[in-house]
Amino acid sequence: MAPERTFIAIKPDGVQRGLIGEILGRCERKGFKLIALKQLTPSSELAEKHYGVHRERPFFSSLVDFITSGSVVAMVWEGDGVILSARNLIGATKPLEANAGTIRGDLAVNIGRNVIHGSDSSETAAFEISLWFQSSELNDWSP
Ligand code: IDP
Ligand code: MG
Repeated sequence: MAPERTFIAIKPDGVQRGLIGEILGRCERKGFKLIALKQLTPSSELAEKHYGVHRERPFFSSLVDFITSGSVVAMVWEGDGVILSARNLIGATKPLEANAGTIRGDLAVNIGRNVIHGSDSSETAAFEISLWFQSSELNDWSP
């Protein structure tokens, strides 16, 4: 069976605040394997597809405006249970409700500036990985 993979993105607030190393370190120390990483400012088209499930929500346009406002670090991480485990490392959507010890719990306050995105299911992970990366950008390597 293919190893589980998830899509993680450090949002523009995380990049602006200098949290790239902190976040990469947490994922590495947990024991997951980084198989793709790039920095980009997402287009509106990419952002609207990525957040397509939220299209009808009142915050959709501000969400798209924010994620396209600056540099994002997009990643694919691999490992057993990585989708749920990364969500646990990330913490609850509302940073003030996120547990201490999680990325949002430790590093964020505002729901609109919650530092990081992580896929929420295997279907979403497959969709998001193929949306953000070419298959040639995914690196197979053995630790
Ligand atoms: P998630 O990032 O924890 O998966 P989702 O519900 O998928 O949370 O929402 C996507 C993103 O949209 C959140 O990370 C947050 O930045 C933003 N968001 C979600 N709910 C609200 C809201 O009620 N007001 C403003 N922004 C929101
Ligand atoms: Mg989500």
